[in-house]
Amino acid sequence: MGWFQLPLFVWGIYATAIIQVLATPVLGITMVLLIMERAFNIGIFDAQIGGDPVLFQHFFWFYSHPAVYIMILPGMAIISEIIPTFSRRTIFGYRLIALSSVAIALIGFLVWGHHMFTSGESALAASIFSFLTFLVAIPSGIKVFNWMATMYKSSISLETPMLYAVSFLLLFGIGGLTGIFLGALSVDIHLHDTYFVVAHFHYVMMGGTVIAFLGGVHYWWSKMFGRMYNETVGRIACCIVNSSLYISSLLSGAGYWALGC
Ligand SMILES: [Cu+2]
Repeated sequence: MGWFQLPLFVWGIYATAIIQVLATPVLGITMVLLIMERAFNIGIFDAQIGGDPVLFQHFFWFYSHPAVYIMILPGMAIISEIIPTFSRRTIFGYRLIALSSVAIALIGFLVWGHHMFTSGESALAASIFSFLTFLVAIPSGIKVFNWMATMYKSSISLETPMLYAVSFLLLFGIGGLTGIFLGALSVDIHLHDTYFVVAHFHYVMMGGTVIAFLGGVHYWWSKMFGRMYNETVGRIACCIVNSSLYISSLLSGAGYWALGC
């Protein structure tokens, strides 16, 4: 089998694996440095003993921004399998979707500074990190528009996995678009450390990853366990999960607005 015959799910997991291999050791090294600091009193991160706390932020986010893509890329990969199946069509733009997973994995290593716009980094560095962050929108947009092109004028059947895939498009859409606000340097200075960031993150993780994983569990259920789930119960469960997400985000939004934060 050649590279471009691989299922898109495998491409997504491949891109995820690249990040896991290259990013996770940085977290491990940071932990070792922390242990050295605590055990032997060597000043690495603690300013009181001559360390630099911003250095910790650099190490932390060099791992933790790619870590977010470790979580969302498999979700996107699942959606790339579900949408063509329930649109009764081959995927539109296979090669671009496959390569966009790898592009997201690689660009993900160049953007960690967008978490540190208010940590005193230079205006030039902040501008470059902001620009590089916007680059992530290109492969992400390629995926979303190819999913929509696959669905366009197709014969869609709304079984449980497809219901999750469609709700992924809506909820992850909110997560992705709020990311553009946060990637913009001038806007992020004001949004840093507010609940806007928390909301963005949870739309990506709940509306994106969790919804996609629930769709994937239903999609592959019969393959995993040799029997089919009840379709009616599956659809009702999907509606309950979705409405609870919308209701809780509306309630928390109203709450924070009322409290003025
Ligand atoms: Cu980030």
